[in-house]
Amino acid sequence: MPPAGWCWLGPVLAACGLLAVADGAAEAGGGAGAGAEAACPATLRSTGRCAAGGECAYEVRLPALTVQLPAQWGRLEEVFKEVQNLKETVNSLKKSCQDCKLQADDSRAPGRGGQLSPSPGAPGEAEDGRVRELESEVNKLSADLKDAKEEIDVLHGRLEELSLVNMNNIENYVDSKVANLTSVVNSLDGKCSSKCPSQEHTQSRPVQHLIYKDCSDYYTIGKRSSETYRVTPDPKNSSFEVFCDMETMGGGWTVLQARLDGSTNFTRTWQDYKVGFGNLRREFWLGNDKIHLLTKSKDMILRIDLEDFNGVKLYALYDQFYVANEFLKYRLHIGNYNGTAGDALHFSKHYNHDLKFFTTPDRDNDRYPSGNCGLYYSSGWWFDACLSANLNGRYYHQKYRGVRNGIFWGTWPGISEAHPGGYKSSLKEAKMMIRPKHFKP
Ligand SMILES: [Ca+2]
Repeated sequence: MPPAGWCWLGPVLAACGLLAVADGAAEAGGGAGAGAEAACPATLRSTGRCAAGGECAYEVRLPALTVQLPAQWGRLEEVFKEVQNLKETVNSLKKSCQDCKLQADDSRAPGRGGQLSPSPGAPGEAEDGRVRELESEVNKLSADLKDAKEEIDVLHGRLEELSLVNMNNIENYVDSKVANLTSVVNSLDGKCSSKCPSQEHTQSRPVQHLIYKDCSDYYTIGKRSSETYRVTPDPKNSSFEVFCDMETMGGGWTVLQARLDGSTNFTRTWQDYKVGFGNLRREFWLGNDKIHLLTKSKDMILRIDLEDFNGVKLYALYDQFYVANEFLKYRLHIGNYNGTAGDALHFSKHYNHDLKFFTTPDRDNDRYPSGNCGLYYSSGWWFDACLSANLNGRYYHQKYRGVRNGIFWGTWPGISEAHPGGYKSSLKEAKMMIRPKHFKP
């Protein structure tokens, strides 16, 4: 019977081709054992001592065992190393993650409504305090911002009110300044032409009158025929031709407008009314720029002569007449009526042409919100909403029907009365002319 230890050696020895040998044979075959060792490097040797229980100790010597593994197994070591590295990396990440979480918790804690009071001496105390400080600062800034916004809203409202008020005031202010300057310039002009001794010495009389501001200057030097003359109301601007009426009420009148036969169309653009149009010897509009220059250089009076188809002749005289520049939309300043035709330019509170802007069919500056009075009444005029006078209306040779767009003067006797068949009457002739207020013919 082989010993118990033999049983587990069996497969190895068998694999080596060893035969089981008896105790004695193995001992006896010690000399021949060299050959057996070469054939199979595993040796089994008795220690020669047997325990009392019947078991004997054997010594088994096995050669170094080499197991051939597939090539891929050679990378196992690398894989193990990598796994080790990964494990270390994971551990370090895990740790830093925990640190992270701790920090986050620390930061968040006071943020939850600031209800967590820091325990004294805790490591996060300084940070907690700083966070609370920042938070209160943010709250304060937010409140300040809200206040500032409300203040801005209030200021914005005031600014809008002011700009509305200003727009109205600026025009009045500029107008009054222009009027003041005009009167100062006029008075200086008068002083210089009459009282400056140096000027009298250096300039001969004809040189003094080289500049004729309007028809009254031509009258002063003796011109008495109603004709076209060249005037220079403002030395800074170029001179231009005007028609002078040297007969009516003493003469010296510069004519601004004339209607007498319908030979000139008065349904015109802003540009046409600006520069003027028509024939100075027949029907024309002198031009708003020229009217502005003439009325700003001196205080002027306006005379309007009217005649109807029945041969009735009436007039209106205004002691104040000024037309602002294009920037101010040729605003009309008219006042102090006198005459026989009635004050149609200031008919009532609701029909008042004073202080109105000029409107043409292509430029709506009137006070009629739903449309353009110039377009409706085929004219350029200082429309209100819309009119009690319109001397630039269509020329009708007889009574007409439809829109009242003819030459119209609202205070003319019977002009607004209802006629049979809805016919309306128009005026046959109209003339507007100006003269310096202080001119003595
Ligand atoms: Ca309008």
